Amino acid sequence: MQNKYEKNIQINNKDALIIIDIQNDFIPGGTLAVNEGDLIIDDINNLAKKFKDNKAIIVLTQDWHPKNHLSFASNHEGKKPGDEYISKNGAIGPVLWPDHCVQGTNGAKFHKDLNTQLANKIIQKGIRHKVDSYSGFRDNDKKTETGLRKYLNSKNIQRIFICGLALDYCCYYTAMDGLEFGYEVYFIDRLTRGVDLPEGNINNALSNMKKLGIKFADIDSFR
Ligand code: VGL
Ligand code: ZN
Repeated sequence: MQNKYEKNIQINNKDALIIIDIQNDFIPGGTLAVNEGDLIIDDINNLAKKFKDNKAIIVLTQDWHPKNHLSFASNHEGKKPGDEYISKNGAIGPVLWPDHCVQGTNGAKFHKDLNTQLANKIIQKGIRHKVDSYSGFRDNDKKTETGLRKYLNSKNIQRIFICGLALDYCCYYTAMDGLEFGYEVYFIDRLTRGVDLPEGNINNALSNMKKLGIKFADIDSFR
């Protein structure tokens, strides 16, 4: 594990911190609670402040589903959360979820401890009922973008730094799309937590990212 994290990163105005889905339903007590999801919020706020002080951009993503969203097990006869489900074009799956982050509900709100004041932009995703969007950039079927790329490009962003929930879903997919879209991607793994569904998913995500050249940063990687 030695030398895993980048060092001496000088944050600048071509950087963006992308904070994924710090919403009540993903925090312990919520319907799709990620273990220890609450423990990363203070450090994320502190890092966001540092980014802000160095003229970088802060983006929040928000999972934002209609009630009839097909990623919910409750919208499939005889299925329960965690059941495997893979739709043809990859739009839904590989597992089904409990109802979560339904538009306008308390569960979809950002957690009260997250400093949303620092955000330059909020990107909502998963808004169409037949297709999920793990990535902050685009839907799982890779057809429709959320507007994140357009926004980042309008600000000349070159490096993106990813933290939030969940490590092996929305953080991972956002990182992979970021790489494909040509950004230099840094994954701040200690400011994420994962769901690990199916089992082994977290390790798969981490090793894929390493293999493909995504860099890893920690709270003290910054100057
Ligand atoms: C997420 C599962 C379903 C996430 C969102 O934010 O990682 N995971 N919807
Ligand atoms: Zn979701």
